[in-house]
Amino acid sequence: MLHWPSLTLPELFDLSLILRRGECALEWDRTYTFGEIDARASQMANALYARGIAAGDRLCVYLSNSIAYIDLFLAATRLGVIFVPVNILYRDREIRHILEDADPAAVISDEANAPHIPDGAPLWRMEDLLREAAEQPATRRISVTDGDAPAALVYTSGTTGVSKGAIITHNAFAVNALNIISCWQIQSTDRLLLTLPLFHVHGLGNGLHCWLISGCRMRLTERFDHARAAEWMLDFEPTLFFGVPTMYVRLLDVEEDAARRIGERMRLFVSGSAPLPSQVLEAFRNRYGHTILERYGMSETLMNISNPYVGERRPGSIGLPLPGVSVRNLDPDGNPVNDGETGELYVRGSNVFSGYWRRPEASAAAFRDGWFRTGDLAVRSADGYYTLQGRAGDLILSGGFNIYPREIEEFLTEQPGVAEAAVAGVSDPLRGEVPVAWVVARVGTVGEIDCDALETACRSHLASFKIPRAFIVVDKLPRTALGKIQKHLLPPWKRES
Ligand code: MLC
Repeated sequence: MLHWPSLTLPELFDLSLILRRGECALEWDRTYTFGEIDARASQMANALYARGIAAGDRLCVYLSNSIAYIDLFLAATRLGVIFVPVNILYRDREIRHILEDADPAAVISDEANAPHIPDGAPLWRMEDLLREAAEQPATRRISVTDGDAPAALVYTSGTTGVSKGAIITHNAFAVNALNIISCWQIQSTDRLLLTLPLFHVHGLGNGLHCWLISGCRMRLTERFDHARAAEWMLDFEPTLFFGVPTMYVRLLDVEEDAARRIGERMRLFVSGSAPLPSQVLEAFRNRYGHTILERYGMSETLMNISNPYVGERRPGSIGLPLPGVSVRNLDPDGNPVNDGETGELYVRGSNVFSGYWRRPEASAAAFRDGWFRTGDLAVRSADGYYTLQGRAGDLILSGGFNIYPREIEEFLTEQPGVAEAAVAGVSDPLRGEVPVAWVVARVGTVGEIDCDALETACRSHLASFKIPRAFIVVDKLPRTALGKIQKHLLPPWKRES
């Protein structure tokens, strides 16, 4: 095989791991220097190598945030191994699908989470790997990698509801991080509080990579905990925070004086992964004295569009295309729409993924003349700011997690007594949207559908954020003459207060 060596992620990370060896890098159970992070990564790479892991192998990782997650990610990128993060909230059905699709050499999990890994999977325990790594020398083992080599497969559902592995190359991750480091002025003097999950590109590509390349100091938490977020901020005094809108809604509950003190130390709050309501941006500005910088990205493309750091951060808008990212707003025939009119966003640039893992047809369908079709509808203002208008496909965004109704609908129709199901997003002040299911009973089914049993089945097979908040039994689903379900005509669901 031909190699086209380039400066890949390991070289970029070495800007901190080597050049800032003695500086404080991470606050986890204690503080770690970049030199210690480097040594841990070297030992982990040697431990994986000793287990026979080699370039091109896939490693699925089903873990919460921890320093061990960082060890594994760094080790994988050094060995040219393809890192496959699995959402820790995924359950049997979702995990099984990823394992079958990615065909990994191993799936790594720990004592707390391993019980969710299906029987028969090549499960490796993190506790064992950490023990083995501790016995390995800290010699650096870095395979030469091509910048176009895959660094990760990030599973995303696409409009079909079948979860597909978006192939993210070293180059895509690298340009993404370099872009936002310069556009958002991230420097080694910054202090990043990272509470986002590392299994998504927001936490991994923006959080972890910017930390490692800029050489700033990071406090990592296992997850975002709204009851402790203010305490962490007051204690750590971050200058940088990346969050999803749900986190900002939660942070509005922080007592005024504490919010003001947090705001005084902070340099930049960034929001993404779901639309940030303008009223949240305004309320946050009043409480913290900061205008949240909203930006737009996707697993397949990483970051595309961002409000400017220096210029106007426009409420409700996702801003302007990032440098090196070409954006087009097109009508269904592929013609550009005028400013002020709604079109679908298409994106091109080195940030864009290189296709879906082992799915040539889905990969081809994702692009039009070399432009990635985002499925997001937007309007561009006369001065170039984009504002999202919704989705061309069916997608529910809840707390920054993507939910494809089709996946839940298919699961529900496999359950006893259910003939048909429709799942739609209902607006929610905290999470943006939550899923609700409308179900039709199978002809001849005796009695009512057992909604409690449906919920229990969902709970054991699907991630918690996908579980419908309500199951509404209806006689039939509203359909067009062509048989398409008209979700906007489903009987409204009202939350019990
Ligand atoms: C959420 N839960 C978790 C969890 N996150 N459990 C374990 N680990 C985690 N990391 C579960 C809780 O157990 C609970 O389940 C439910 O989610 C809600 O939890 P909560 O404590 O009430 O949290 P809340 O304050 O509402 O905040 C939710 C949240 C979560 C913000 C922490 O939604 C979240 O982490 N969102 C981030 C999603 C993300 O990173 N998206 C990026 C995609 S990349 P139960 O069973 O009790 O309901 C992308 C590209 C881009 O989109 O542009 O960025």
